[in-house]
Amino acid sequence: MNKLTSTYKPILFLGAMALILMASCNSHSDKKGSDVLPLIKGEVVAELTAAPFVPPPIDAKSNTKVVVELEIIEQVMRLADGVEYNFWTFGGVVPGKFIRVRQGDLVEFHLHNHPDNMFPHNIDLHAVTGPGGGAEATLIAPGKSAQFSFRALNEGLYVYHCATAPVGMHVANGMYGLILVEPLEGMPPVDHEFYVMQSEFYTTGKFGERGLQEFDMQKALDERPDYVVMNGAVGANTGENAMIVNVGETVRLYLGNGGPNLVSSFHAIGEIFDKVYIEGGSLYTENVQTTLIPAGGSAIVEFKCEVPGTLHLVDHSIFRAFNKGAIAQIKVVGEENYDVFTGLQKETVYLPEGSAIQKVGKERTEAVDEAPVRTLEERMEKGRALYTQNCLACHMDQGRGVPGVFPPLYNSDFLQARDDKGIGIILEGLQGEITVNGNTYNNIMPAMQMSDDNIASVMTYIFNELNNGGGLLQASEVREWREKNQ
Ligand code: HEC
Ligand SMILES: [Cu+2]
Repeated sequence: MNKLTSTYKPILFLGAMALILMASCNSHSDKKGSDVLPLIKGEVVAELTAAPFVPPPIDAKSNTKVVVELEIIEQVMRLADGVEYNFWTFGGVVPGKFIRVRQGDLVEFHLHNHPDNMFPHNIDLHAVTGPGGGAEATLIAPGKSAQFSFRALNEGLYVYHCATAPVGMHVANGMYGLILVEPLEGMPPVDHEFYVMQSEFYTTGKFGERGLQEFDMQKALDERPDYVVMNGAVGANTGENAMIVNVGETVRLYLGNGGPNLVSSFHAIGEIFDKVYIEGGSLYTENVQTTLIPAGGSAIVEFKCEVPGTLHLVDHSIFRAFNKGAIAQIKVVGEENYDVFTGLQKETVYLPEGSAIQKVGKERTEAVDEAPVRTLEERMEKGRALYTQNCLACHMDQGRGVPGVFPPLYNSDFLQARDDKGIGIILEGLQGEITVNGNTYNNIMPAMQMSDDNIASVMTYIFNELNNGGGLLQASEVREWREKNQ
């Protein structure tokens, strides 16, 4: 990808020759420092698309005038299941609609601020050479339209965003998208192109808190978002809405990061990027695992899907992915290719000779007869922390478990049916086949070296918070169990 001035050197030369031959004076080329720009032939109206889709390239041989019509709409939409947010949008979607033009094209931009909106807005396109990227020219109140034109001088993938004060707030509310300026001859062909843009939301409520959420300025200032998402909402492109490709096909992703604050460590779990156009520019590198996408920046990645399965597109600042929503999925469907990937070939027990169930945690330190009596509130509070420290790594948040590996503790019929209230499981560990809520597990839980008092607290927490029928366990009960069974 080249800057226009070098690509068009021959044209410049011919243009200069023509001028000399015609011995006439062109007012444009007279101006100091101005280049002769490619001729514009005809006019097209740009096709814009909502993520994850990308418009087709413009079908014209030479540079043309491209008319872009973009409407700003403020509207309440889904941020996560049961969670809504008043988004400010370019085109009624977050991220904003994808715009595709070619280097040298003349873009005639029409920005409309819908009359039902509350706020003034504008647009700063990073693809524009000119003051504010168009921001000054397009600042408009609701019920107004603004028009300006620019030459797409540089190739690349560019972010656009609203730049109306307070800028951070307009961006935080969803006002960003991507504009691709591709070479006149187009990008090299691939089987699929998709549009994925990461961004954060700063909500008054915590992640998952239901209802209509407001923008929280303090969280934005502290760069402490509760939501980090791909394509504008948690699960926008996962499950039923995942992108779908076939085994053997090539994929190009146009990636953006709207921010407003965070830098993305973009990664595809289960793939290697064959090519990455760094920061959406001309330079590409090959064989990349994770690529940085700055806030207000982009990247183009390409890969071939050799085996079937689901690829997870994540921000590898990984709590953002698994706890704040930064995941999108590509489903690769087709025949297995065991030469590339076999899947699990076999699973065997690994217990070297003489080893028994492992013990986890510090040695018992408390005096044997220490058995404090605590209230339900005290046990719940201690139990919550103990659960996070000792159990969450396997049994997961809210005792969800991991299918086939770690059984759920949430509403566990297996636990509820035991008359030791789970005390024996913690003290001695558990192995062999068990059935929990209809699913079988055959794994090993290590014995946990916890004090009687702590076992009473964590089990009280599990019985109450994780829906196992409630109850209050005391340390003395755990001690009794130990004295009888150990
Ligand atoms: C290293 C992973 C690991 C940790 C840590 C762990 N468990 Fe387990 N747990 C397991 C596995 C694996 C099983 C299933 C064992 C089997 O298949 O027989 C299990 C089974 C159980 C069961 C019975 C099955 C069910 O779903 O009701 C209970 C109760 C339980 N664990 C409680 C706990 C508690 C409480 C803690 C924290 C104090 C804890 N576990 C920590 C791995 C773990
Ligand atoms: Cu705005």
